[in-house]
Amino acid sequence: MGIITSYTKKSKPAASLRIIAGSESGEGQQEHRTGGLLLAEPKVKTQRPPLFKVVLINDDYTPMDFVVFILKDIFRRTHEEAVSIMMEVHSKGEGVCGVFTRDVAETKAELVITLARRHEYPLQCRVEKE
Ligand code: TYC
Repeated sequence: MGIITSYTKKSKPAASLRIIAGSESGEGQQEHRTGGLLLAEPKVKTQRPPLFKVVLINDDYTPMDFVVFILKDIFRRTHEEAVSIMMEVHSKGEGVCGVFTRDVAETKAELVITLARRHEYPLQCRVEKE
């Protein structure tokens, strides 16, 4: 197992190609022949970060308009998306506001609770691993 050095997109190499001597590049390396130079991608393991859902929970007291505001303001949803998510939560009991890396999901969930309590609404949400 290699060491994970950073999170990068799978489709892109983590760093530029490096030149290797000869044709034996070792396992895990991809070779590219370019004008006589044999290039190999660096032997760096990359991994996507784990993702977390912010799940909004229904209650009988938080106004619909406030939930729509939260979805637009904190989760950057369009008005139509916000109304649709709010209605899903209202009818099914809960619904996903968005999917983020852990820190972003936790910060957004905290913001939801802080704003709701400031308005004295009982709105609840939770963060759940995808
Ligand atoms: N059920 C609430 C009402 O009828 C609206 C609501 C929607 C509350 C979603 C919370 O997460 C929620 N006013």
